[in-house]
Amino acid sequence: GNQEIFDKLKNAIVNQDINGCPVITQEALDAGITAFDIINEALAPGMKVVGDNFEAATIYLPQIMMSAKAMKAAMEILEPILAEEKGDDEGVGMAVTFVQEGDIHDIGHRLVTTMLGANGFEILDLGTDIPNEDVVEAIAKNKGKKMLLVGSALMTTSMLGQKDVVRLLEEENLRDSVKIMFGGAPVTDAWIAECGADGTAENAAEAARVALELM
Ligand code: HCB
Repeated sequence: GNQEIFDKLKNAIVNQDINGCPVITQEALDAGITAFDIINEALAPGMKVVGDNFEAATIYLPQIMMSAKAMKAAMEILEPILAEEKGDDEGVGMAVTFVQEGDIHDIGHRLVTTMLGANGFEILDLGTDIPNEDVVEAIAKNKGKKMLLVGSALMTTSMLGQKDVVRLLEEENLRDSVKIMFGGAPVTDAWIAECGADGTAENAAEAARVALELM
């Protein structure tokens, strides 16, 4: 059944199987599984295991890079399909996505960005290692549109910038022009409250749900 193929794909991520990952992804699609489910039930959980293994020091950076490559190879197949699956529920609003300055971790950011795109958001992806000034500029430029700011931070150091960007938006009288969702492994509900942001999410599927709720 589906669970078998999800497990196989999850293992391909965990075992850094760069060649196998796209092959199994195609197999899953051929079996009629949606790109959305492939990401949420196999790829994202696989990367979660990789992260946990790294924390437990059972793997090191080179292995992580290879798992990230395997993930990317699968996403290259899935991204065009997600664009089709999204249908025509357009007009949800614009999602301005970015990773804080000093932080180049882009796997979760990409997943969340992809998921929001698949859920009808118009995407403005600023990228990784983005200074808060650039974020504020992007919001200022798009003032008047229905907007959601979607920030990621994977390090306790870069996370501090999330609070600063909310302040900056307040100073520029832009805070009311945008809803704000922050995430990334170190982000907690308490931190969201301290920042004055509007929400957070544990994973990409939840991020899409929270994002739609906030709009
Ligand atoms: Co990196 N790294 N890393 N790393 N890395 C972390 C983040 C540590 C926690 C590992 C550790 O030491 N325990 C740590 C940070 C410690 C801290 O907090 N102070 C760390 C460090 C220190 C570093 C370096 C400094 C190198 C080093 O270890 N000495 C260096 C920093 C470079 C820099 O940014 N300046 C570095 C480099 C790397 C790579 C290059 C090897 C690689 C990144 C590859 C890439 O992104 N292209 C990497 C990785 C992969 C990790 C871990 C293992 C996994 C991160 C990941 O991709 N997770 C991570 C350990 C961990 O997080 N447990 C480790 C999988 C994704 C799917 O999860 O949490 O990113 P996610 O996103 C989720 C979720 O949070 C949510 O949805 C996503 C999808 O499910 N979400 C949002 C994300 N953003 C959201 C926004 C929203 O609005 C809502 C939800």
